[in-house]
Amino acid sequence: MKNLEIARLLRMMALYLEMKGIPFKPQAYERAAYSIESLDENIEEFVKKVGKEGLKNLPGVGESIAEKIIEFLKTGQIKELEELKKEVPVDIETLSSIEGVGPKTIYKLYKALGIRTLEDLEKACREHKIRRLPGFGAQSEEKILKGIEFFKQGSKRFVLGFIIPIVESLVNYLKEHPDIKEVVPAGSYRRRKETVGDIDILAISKNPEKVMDYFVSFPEVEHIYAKGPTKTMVRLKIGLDVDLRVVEKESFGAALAYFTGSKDHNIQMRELAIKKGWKLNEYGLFDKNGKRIAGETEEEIYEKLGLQWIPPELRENQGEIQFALEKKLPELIEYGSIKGDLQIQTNWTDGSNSIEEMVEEAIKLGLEYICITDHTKSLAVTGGLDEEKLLKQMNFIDELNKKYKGKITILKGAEVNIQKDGSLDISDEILAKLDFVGAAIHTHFNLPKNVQTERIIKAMKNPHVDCIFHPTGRVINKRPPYEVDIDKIIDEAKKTNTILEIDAYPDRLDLKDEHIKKCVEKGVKMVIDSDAHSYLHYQYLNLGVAQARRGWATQSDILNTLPLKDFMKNLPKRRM
Ligand code: DGT
Ligand code: CA
Ligand code: CA
Ligand code: ZN
Repeated sequence: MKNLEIARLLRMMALYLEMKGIPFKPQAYERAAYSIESLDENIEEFVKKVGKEGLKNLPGVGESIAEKIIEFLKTGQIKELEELKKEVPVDIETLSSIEGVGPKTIYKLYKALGIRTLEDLEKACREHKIRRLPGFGAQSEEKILKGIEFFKQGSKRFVLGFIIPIVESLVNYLKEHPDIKEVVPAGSYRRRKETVGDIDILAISKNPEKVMDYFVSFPEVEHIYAKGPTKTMVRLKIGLDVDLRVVEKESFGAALAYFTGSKDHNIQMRELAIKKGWKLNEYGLFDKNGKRIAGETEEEIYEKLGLQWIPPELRENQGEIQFALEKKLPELIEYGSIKGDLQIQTNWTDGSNSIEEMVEEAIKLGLEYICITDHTKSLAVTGGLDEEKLLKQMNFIDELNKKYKGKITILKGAEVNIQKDGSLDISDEILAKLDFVGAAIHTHFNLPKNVQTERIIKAMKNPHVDCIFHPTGRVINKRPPYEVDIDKIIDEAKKTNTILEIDAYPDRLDLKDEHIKKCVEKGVKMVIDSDAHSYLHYQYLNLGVAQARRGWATQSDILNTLPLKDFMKNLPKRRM
């Protein structure tokens, strides 16, 4: 599958074009990259089926980008990109991942100091060469160093939502082999952790040698670390490591439990077995005479140990074993239970699709309502809406609601920008006319913790703000959260009846699991949104559900599992 590779190259194009100061085009490349990476089928087959014209139907893909995608599929490269790379030979991808380092900065650093790689950049910082350049200073040098440290910590792990398509295609590939009985990805992937280190797949087969031969011939395999009949380890072209283990049917459940982890959960499970005088390992549960008493299924292992079966998302040794012993595990929110998506951007601002396109797709997916939340005026880079445009959009949505009556309801909303002082950039009078208001921070990420916290609290105190979108502002592997006292935010959400969002976009997942758990404990209501900037992004709603499950959330904790009427009635801060 070349989807991720193409998305990567399109992003590189965007970076180089931005470096050259070319207007609009970089955004188009970005959007196209978004589309290709969230396309749920193989790009090669997709192009074979629909051709160039079909490609152009994807958000962000115009004539010239479509041609480049086809060129890459044919020749394995994009000529224009190769030329750009020759002209400015820097590791633009890595360098631009550093917070505060954009393409223009990269160009300046290359010209002035010949910096090409992350190592070059780090060295130049440590030798204080950066602060001497015009337009830079000691502060920017320190900021870059901090960014490098953050990048180094995170970059070895993959964002779950971005690798699901390739893992699923591998699993489907394996399932096609006649000698393979069962195939299940275990590990952090099964626990739906927000990032994964590697993928651990389990299979049952009577013919493991053949299966391993077949596994290493998966077209995306780039390197084989080790190959044996029970365990084979490879690296895929995207850099992700995958282990495949073939096990016996009678110990499949034990292996699944063991390799699903987490390690800390396993240790607790094993201690529970030891207390009974038994032994638990990846082959089974054995009594004191060494007789296997369970192993074929996970369920029977949990049952024999006196536990409820524990959903993989909870297996983090966060008290789940005690709850399972007392048969008090929460009934987690179920996949597919979101009835309305409340954060959607359209081509009125930085989204790729029109409102109608977003509506049509939502109808196809069976959503009962969606809320249009374009950015507002102070976020100028997105073309944020001012009061006048918002009113215009509201009227337009009223019209659309007549057209789509009986099929879906479109709510009028906005993603209002919280300004530096905590005030909003849209007047209360206009906010009062909206059905649902989300407020969010998009600027001034570096305020001191108490100032940042007060800034958000001030927004929550506004009677028109229903929800705080992506409350901590992090972008996984790219940007750390801003400093904020999350406990205080959660308490204040309770006091002010403000909803907190679980933004389900793969590299946001914000709130994160541990914050969700705190909200559940304190009775703070949440919603799960896709933060769609294209109709392809609705698929991420289930990733948000996964995150909510990891935070022990039930259906009633997540307000947009409610049908529209109940949702509107239950909005904690309604001003009807
Ligand atoms: P990752 O890959 O870093 O995202 O996280 P995991 O949880 O997939 O960890 P990984 O791939 O190292 O191992 C897969 C599972 O195997 C892990 O969740 C639990 C189990 N496991 C690995 N090493 C140990 C160990 O030393 N003791 C126990 N009890 N279990 C282990
Ligand atoms: Ca793993
Ligand atoms: Ca592993
Ligand atoms: Zn946006």
